[in-house]
Amino acid sequence: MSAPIISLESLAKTTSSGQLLTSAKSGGCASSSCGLSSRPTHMDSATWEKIKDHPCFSEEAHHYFARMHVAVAPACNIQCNYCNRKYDCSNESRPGVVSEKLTPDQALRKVIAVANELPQLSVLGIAGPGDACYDWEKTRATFERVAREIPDIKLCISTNGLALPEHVDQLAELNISHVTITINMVDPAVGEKIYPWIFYRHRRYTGMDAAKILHERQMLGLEMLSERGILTKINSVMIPGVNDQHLIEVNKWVKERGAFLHNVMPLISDPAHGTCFGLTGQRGPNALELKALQDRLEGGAKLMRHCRQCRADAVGLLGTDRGQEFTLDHIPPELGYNSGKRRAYREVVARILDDHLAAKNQAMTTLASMSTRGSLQVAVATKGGGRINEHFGHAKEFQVYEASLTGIKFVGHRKIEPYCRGGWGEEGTLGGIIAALEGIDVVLCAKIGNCPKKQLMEAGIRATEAFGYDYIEAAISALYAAEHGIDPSQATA
Ligand code: CLF
Ligand code: SF4
Repeated sequence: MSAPIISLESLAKTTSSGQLLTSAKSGGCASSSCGLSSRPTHMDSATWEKIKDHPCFSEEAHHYFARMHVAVAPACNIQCNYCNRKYDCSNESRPGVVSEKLTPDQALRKVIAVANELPQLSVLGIAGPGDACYDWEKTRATFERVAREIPDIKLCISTNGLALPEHVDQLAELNISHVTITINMVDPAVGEKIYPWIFYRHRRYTGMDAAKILHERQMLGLEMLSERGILTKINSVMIPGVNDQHLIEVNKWVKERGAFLHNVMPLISDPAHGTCFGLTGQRGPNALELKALQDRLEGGAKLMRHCRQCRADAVGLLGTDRGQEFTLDHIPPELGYNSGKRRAYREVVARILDDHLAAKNQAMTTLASMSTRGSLQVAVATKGGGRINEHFGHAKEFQVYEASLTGIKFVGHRKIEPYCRGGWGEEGTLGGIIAALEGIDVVLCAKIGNCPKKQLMEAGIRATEAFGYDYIEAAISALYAAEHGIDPSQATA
């Protein structure tokens, strides 16, 4: 198996300033919860404990912590027009696709194998490939087994909500701390365009009846979770012309019912996937349309913008998938859990997070003290740790940040085909990368060759390695200051 995405060594290494190494090696606090307890002032400690190392519920945590999904729940009780589940597919990267289905015992072996190898692992999720609540016995058996072996792993499920209400009490008993409900409508007239049928209480329903029942169950489930203090996230698939405008209403409803986050995701639609929407030519939104809707939703339920629409067997930091390294044929039949790597990693991250937070606060102060106008769209190549530490040619995605006087905001990501293949740049892929970077002003990466840099420049996109290995926010604030002809040290209040 290859090395972890962020090794302990790479996290403990200094980058541009030398401070990281100093703080990692001689930081004043040796507690493993030190930096991890740097909670925002507006957040209560119980919520902070739940999100501080959950890569989906905290944008900050997704730079450091990984999730894994086990595909134990293949059965589903509804049909969504954007879904076609595949159980033996290693190529497609979208929800509902897996390489192999697992039994609860196989899932336990896989979780132990990943936990022993991947110190970033903090969350076990069951996200299908069907519905985790409908296929409940396998979900329950898996969580029970894993919690016995690895008590500190967070447990998370994703569900369509139809079978949720009758399982809420068991979710609480199993200590499942995070639940995602996919809610695409609060008006059955919209719902009937998305769901051709549901299967509920031994009966099949279609049309408005199906959408109405689904809606009522989703709202009830959400309210029950909120009453019990289980953190909820709502995933909504943005389907242009079907529910895109309607999601503003969805955001209001879920906020009123206690949702912690709202994650609006673009419809993935391709005839090759064999979904109803793919075959009927229903298009998904482009990156700018998605961002425009997300911007309109600001001020309502808090938005998640860093979702990667994972496979149901994804493993690793969001945006990378190491699932193929952990298929059953790679895992020994008998193995025990060794907590050493995960514990050591947390101690390093705890110290680094203090350093990262200080750099981030400094960057925000710098921006806030400027009097200039305008925003800057920055695409960053990173492989984790909150730093610009990926080469342009190796990047499979760019993380996009918006810098303005109000701060530096993560606004999404752009997936790409990597430019470098076998050590050489591929001219053919550069056109796709340039198209994916529509609207971006500057690309920040650890390294970039002259050839792609020149072609990006010709397309109006500047690229630089000048901030290689710096913290992302620190680099962006320095860049923003430079763009406006300001010396950051003078701009700092
Ligand atoms: Fe998995 Fe989902 Fe839990 Fe995360 S994924 S069950 S909340 S552990 Fe995360 Fe993947 Fe987006 Fe899901 S990035 S698809 S939001
Ligand atoms: Fe597919 Fe999930 Fe919809 Fe079921 S609920 S049809 S698994 S997307």
